[in-house]
Amino acid sequence: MIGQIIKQISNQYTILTHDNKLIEAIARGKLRYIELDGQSSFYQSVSSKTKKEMKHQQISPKVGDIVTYTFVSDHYVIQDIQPRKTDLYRPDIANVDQLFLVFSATSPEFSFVLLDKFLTVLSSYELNIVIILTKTDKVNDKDIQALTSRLDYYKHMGYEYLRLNAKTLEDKDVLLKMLTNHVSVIAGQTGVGKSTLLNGLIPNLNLATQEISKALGRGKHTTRHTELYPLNGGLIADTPGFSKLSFEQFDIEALNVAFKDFNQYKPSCKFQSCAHIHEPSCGVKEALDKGLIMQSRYDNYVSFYNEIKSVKRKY
Ligand SMILES: Nc1nc2c(ncn2[C@@H]2O[C@H](COP(=O)(O)OP(=O)(O)O)[C@@H](O)[C@H]2O)c(=O)[nH]1
Ligand SMILES: [Mg+2]
Ligand SMILES: [Zn+2]
Repeated sequence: MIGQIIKQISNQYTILTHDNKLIEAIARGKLRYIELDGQSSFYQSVSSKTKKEMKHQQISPKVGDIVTYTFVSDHYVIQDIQPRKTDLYRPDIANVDQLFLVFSATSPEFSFVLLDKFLTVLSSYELNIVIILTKTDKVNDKDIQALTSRLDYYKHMGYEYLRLNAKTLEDKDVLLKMLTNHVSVIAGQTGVGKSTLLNGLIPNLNLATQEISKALGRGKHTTRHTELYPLNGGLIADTPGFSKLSFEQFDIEALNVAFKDFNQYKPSCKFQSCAHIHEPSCGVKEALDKGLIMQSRYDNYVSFYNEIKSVKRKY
């Protein structure tokens, strides 16, 4: 029997079965990663001969894992885990293929630094990233215009964006369509409207929502555990946010991949190793001067570049 884990509380797993039922299962110990005949999987018990062939890696099932399970005397037990297509930490979810980055137009203020940081850190994952702009009802048209013209730049880079009033959700059809058959995660700062959005999409969900002042005042998030909710043929998770976006596992090469808007101008750089900061005859800086590269993108690039360099120096 096969299904997908949508919730975990210590060793108790809730599995959405392939025929859309919810069952509770447990996992006995860690499951081992194994590669046989070119196919890999995670198994709990294998013969000693097989053990020699397998990689020394042990993992526990987690939310998002596609698992097989059996019924043993009076309960379900997870047998093995299928290889993860993606593997996120914080939030700890497997097989996510789509990420909605939620930013509010106001309270909290839209942060392009945070947006660029998200896009940079997440660029190594194979995720479809969609930006959602909430609280569009709380700012005037001129401010919305200013934000969306900047978001158009991101659209050219390949990041779709949606504007929403998370409270009323008039245009939820586009969003619902995007969710179909995907495992999605909603991420963003506290107070941007993630839980409000999910409550509007999923009837009777009743996630706690909170004014930002209260949330920050008490120094806590309202969403504490990770859970995938079935929605429109897909699964979606609210998360406490990517609380720690760090460049620790990151190098300059990856930064270059992430700032793909610079790519078309790099051939004009005089030096092949150009970092686009202090070098003369730099195609990227020329494009910046011509207004072809957004100033905040460039500024964030320089700031991330320095941050990555300083992180590396510590080791
Ligand atoms: N006016 C307006 N308020 C919103 C919108 N989205 C969220 N809010 C309010 O903002 C506050 C924080 O929302 P919440 O969903 O808890 O944010 P979360 O921390 O991202 O989950 C709540 O009081 C919501 O009612 C929106 O699009 N428009
Ligand atoms: Mg929330
Ligand atoms: Zn350059």
